Amino acid sequence: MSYIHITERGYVATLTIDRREAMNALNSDLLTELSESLDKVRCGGARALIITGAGEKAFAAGADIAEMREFSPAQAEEYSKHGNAVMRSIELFEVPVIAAIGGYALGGGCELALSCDIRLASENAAFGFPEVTLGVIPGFGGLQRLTRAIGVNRAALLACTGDRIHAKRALELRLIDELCAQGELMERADALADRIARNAPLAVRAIKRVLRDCEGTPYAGTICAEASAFGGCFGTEDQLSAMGAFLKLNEKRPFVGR
Ligand code: DAK
Repeated sequence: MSYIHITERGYVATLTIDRREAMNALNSDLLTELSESLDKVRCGGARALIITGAGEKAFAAGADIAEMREFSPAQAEEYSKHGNAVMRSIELFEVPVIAAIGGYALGGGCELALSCDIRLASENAAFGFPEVTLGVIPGFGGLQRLTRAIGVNRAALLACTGDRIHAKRALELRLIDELCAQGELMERADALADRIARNAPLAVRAIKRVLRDCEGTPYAGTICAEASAFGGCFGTEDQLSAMGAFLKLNEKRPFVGR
């Protein structure tokens, strides 16, 4: 069974979660496929990645409740580790990952969106953490990421009530970064990914690395890491060529990632 479609367009790859008969709920097989798909994209040399859900109803309606219902504590822990590893590999993926969110992003689905670097949602998107209404808690690192995104008090409000919020409120809370009209989601996600993919790929990767490596690190350490990554961009073909073009020393050339 294939739950993930991979499409590649130039330097942009898109992973579409397609289990629409179950609102794109994340079962174990789907998580495994998602992880394998990330490996494929990694080998393909994409400069930006979009993750989205098939259909207009859901990005992903969370972990698969039917599968989880029968878990023993040991199986639940295994599932949690599996999901955690997938979310972390998205968070640390070498190039920026854009979540294109239409419809429900609930529970594990919202956790998946939170592990992406940029969240773009359409007006019909809805977010929430209903785990508490099912007798569990978010299990894929979502509480940590939610707290970073919207602060501990609002994270408590969402996770302890299980309330759903709509896209406009999610934007106000900074749970998402951009909002667009329903029919324009993929067009906007593609355009955003293209803007990223047009830039110097080594520099974009360095920015992502610094941003992720520095989360939670004391300021002095982050400044050093940034300086070191800045230094690493120098002497590359892209840096010399782009700065040379600005100074009219050479023609403007496409970035080559060297
Ligand atoms: N899991 C399994 N099936 C799901 C599902 C889900 N999360 N969400 C929807 N479906 C299925 C429905 O059962 C239904 O299947 P059929 O009856 O057609 O066979 C089909 O998708 C269509 O759903 P509805 O008929 O309910 O559609 P509606 O438009 O009426 O409602 C809805 C859409 C998204 C509002 C509703 O389906 C819904 O409330 N879904 C559940 C959302 C939810 O509670 N998500 C949170 C799941 S809990 C952990 C690791 C991870 C997690 C926790 C702990 N550790 C191990 C520590 C994560 C937990 C979660 O994500």
